[in-house]
Amino acid sequence: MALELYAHPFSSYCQKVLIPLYENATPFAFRMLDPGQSGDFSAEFARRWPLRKMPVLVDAGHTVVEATVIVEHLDLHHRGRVRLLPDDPRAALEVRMLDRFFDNYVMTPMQKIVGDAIRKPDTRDPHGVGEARTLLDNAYRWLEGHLASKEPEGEWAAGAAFGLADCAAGPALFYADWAHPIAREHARVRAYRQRLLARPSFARAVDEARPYRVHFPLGDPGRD
Ligand SMILES: N[C@@H](CCC(=O)N[C@@H](CS)C(=O)NCC(=O)O)C(=O)O
Repeated sequence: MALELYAHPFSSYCQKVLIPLYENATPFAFRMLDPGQSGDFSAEFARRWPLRKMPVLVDAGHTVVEATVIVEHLDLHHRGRVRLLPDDPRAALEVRMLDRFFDNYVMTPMQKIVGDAIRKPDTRDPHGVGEARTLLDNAYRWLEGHLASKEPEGEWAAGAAFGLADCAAGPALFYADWAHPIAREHARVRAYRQRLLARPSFARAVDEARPYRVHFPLGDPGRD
């Protein structure tokens, strides 16, 4: 049975999984999660994963959750030309650390800022949003130094090879820059974000999500 991906094109974590699928031209069926629209698969999605966090991958009837685990699952069971993790376990450890960095310290504060902007004004959390902005500033600063340490040949997060960490970085930095702009002084972070946007797999995911940009409450969705 073909792979099935329960997802929405505008979701950052769904894009994280679309990138490796597109990198390796892995065949899969897209199960759209868009409640209220025809062709919506939300009921089956909720049955498969009661926590209702997308994406969810179904592989021959087996449910796989959490974007990082899905990417690792693809690398293990549907390996393509582009490897998502290196064979060397020590090198793989750094890739996993960077994946955690992008999820925990870029994606999470970005989601906090965006989520707060969508809330009704009287339920907003300015203190939490302030903490999220500080965390993003610290993350951008750390990433600037990290990218410098990979120069001159390392154009991707872990060095020369594109992989899991870059799948996490693409959507995280893409939306984070809309929610809390990356300062000009972090030139390497800004250039890395542009390299990610130019990568055909991520460019395709970004293009497919364009119709939904009107729902994004922050930044300048007209750019990128
Ligand atoms: N830890 C999860 C996070 C997934 C996640 O936050 N997904 C968001 C979309 S980007 C979601 O499902 N939001 C819907 C909701 O929270 O109800 C993963 O890595 O897959």
